Amino acid sequence: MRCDTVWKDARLATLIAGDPGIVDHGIVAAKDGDIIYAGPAADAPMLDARHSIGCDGRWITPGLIDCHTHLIHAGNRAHEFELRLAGASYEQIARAGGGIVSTMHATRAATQDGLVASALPRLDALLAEGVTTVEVKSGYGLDIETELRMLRAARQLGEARAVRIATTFLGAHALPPEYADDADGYIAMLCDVLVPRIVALGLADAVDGFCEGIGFTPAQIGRLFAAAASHKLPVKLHAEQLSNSHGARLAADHRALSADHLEYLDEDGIAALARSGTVATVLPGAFYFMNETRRPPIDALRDRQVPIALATDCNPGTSPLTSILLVMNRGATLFHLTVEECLAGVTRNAARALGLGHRIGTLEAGKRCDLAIWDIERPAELVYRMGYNPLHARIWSGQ
Ligand code: DI6
Ligand code: FE
Repeated sequence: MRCDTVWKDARLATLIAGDPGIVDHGIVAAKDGDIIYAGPAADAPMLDARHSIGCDGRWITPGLIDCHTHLIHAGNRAHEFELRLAGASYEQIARAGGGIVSTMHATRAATQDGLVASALPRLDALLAEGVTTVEVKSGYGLDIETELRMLRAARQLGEARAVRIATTFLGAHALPPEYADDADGYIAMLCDVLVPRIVALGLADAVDGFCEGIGFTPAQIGRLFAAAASHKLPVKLHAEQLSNSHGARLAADHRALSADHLEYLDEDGIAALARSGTVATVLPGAFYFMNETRRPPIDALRDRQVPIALATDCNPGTSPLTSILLVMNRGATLFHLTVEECLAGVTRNAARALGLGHRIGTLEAGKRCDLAIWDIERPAELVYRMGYNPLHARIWSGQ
């Protein structure tokens, strides 16, 4: 069988569901950017490869996936962090004109090139740890022009680097000052004007919202989701982060790709996620940075076999985090996920949270050849260490 590249003498963690996924003497072969074989060397077909790369027994995992980020934004909120250290709360800062709205002002003032330039170092930090796909949300423009600019900037990241960018429209992140006291009017504008524009321009792969007391009500999010559905756009939701608004059930009723955060998720929400096959994305960076104490109900999610994904939630306010390896460590230490769950959370289940489960997230024939090659002795090292990067090489689409 002819192919472009074969990686030999490797150990594989394929992350295929229901499979132990560990191969001691493995190879991966790629043709035209797709995997054509991943598995034991002894079972491989005869391969006639143009390039053959010896891995000296290193481990290969699927390229890692960060399935929830707000990577595009201007400025930072280090000053608000100092205020919080001095005793102010996130809500107090938001009410005093800080919070999401302060990043909104900075983002509105930035050009598309400026947004790309400020996001690239954050993106590069993720790529340096073997990330090959990143989801990027809008949501700091909160007006037509800036939301479109954020999504264009996100798409531009995918041209500037060898990475797959999935874009998500998060216009329903916060209420902009222009619509103070008119959340329904703002949601109507998103549904009637912005969603159709974004669809016409092909700028978003999904629609997201913030369902919360300080965000939008389930009824408002329901209208947004109906608009998304009328344009055949999949949805996801920031749900149950600070209180239980029954956002997870709403998301599940709309067959959402994922419901994210979930600290206050209840039994009813868990059952709804299990029924709809919606991924539960947990975000230990935000939990840690905000000194939260209530953990998402991991045991119950596991019992109901709800797929669990893990992501950075990289954002300037509640999770200024650009390490997917640290996310896995925090997932294990703070949320008591197993090593296998942490790895699946940034590969197979993260792919599913983006609607890309058929293309990426595992090492198997037919998927895109996105690989991370590691200088480790066992996969647990990827979760165990803090602030150490054992990446040897990163392969995106076979390159
Ligand atoms: N939940 C969060 O944790 C972030 N957005 C959201 O919906 C916070 C974003 C920020 O503070 O800038
Ligand atoms: Fe978020």
